[in-house]
Amino acid sequence: MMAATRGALIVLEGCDRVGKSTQAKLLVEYLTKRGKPAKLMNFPDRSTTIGKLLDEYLKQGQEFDDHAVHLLFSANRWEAASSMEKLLKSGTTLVLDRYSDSGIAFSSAKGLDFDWCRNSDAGLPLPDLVLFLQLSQEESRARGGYGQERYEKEQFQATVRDKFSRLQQDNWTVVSAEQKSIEELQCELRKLVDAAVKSALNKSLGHLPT
Ligand code: ADP
Ligand code: 2DT
Ligand code: MG
Repeated sequence: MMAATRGALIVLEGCDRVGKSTQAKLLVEYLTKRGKPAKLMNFPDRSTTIGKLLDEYLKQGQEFDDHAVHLLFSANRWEAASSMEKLLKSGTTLVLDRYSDSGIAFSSAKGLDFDWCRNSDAGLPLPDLVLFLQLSQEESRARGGYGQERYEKEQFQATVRDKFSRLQQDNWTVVSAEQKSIEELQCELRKLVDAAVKSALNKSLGHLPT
């Protein structure tokens, strides 16, 4: 009975300025308008106690050991996990603006071991669909300068890009954002999301493996 109403867990991933936040918000509006319960979640969720520490860290007002901050990003997902499961099981589709793959890509870009990074997320709700948005460095650069946060530097972003490509997973759908308007890309993503929402109805919710 529960499985008949399950929502889908959909994640938007990709490098900086590829359009994750823009597209995630539009997808939630689209689903909601069509009568499908949907909720937008951002990771890190900067509103919690742990999230506030991460916000300070990203704004460079607070230092942490790389391992310690990786575990804080992971803890920020764990503190949301039970409410995510509850929402999914009650039929709400969740659209996440970044999730575990960002955790692995950014921490490993600082030199941490891939598998060590992955381990702290093992057991979290498994995405039904990861939409990995891809954009060349040139087009991304044309979208304006980087902000002031810790990771917003060209060189570091190039390393993250490289880590993401090593990470590419079976449950990823890679979508090119190149030369596409916000509306064109949204149209493409909607089709993929509709299919994922439909197929999640017949699947039980999985969990991230070790
Ligand atoms: P991200 O969350 O991946 O960093 P954003 O959604 O915040 O990216 O978008 C980054 C910038 O690029 C914003 O100024 C946004 O308005 C712009 N933008 C987003 N999508 C497109 C697009 N398809 N074409 C041109 N500009 C875009
Ligand atoms: P935005 O809020 O602009 O997306 O920036 N990050 C994110 C990590 O280092 N580890 C993680 O687990 C997650 C989810 C990516 C958030 C920044 O935080 C980084 C950019
Ligand atoms: Mg964003």
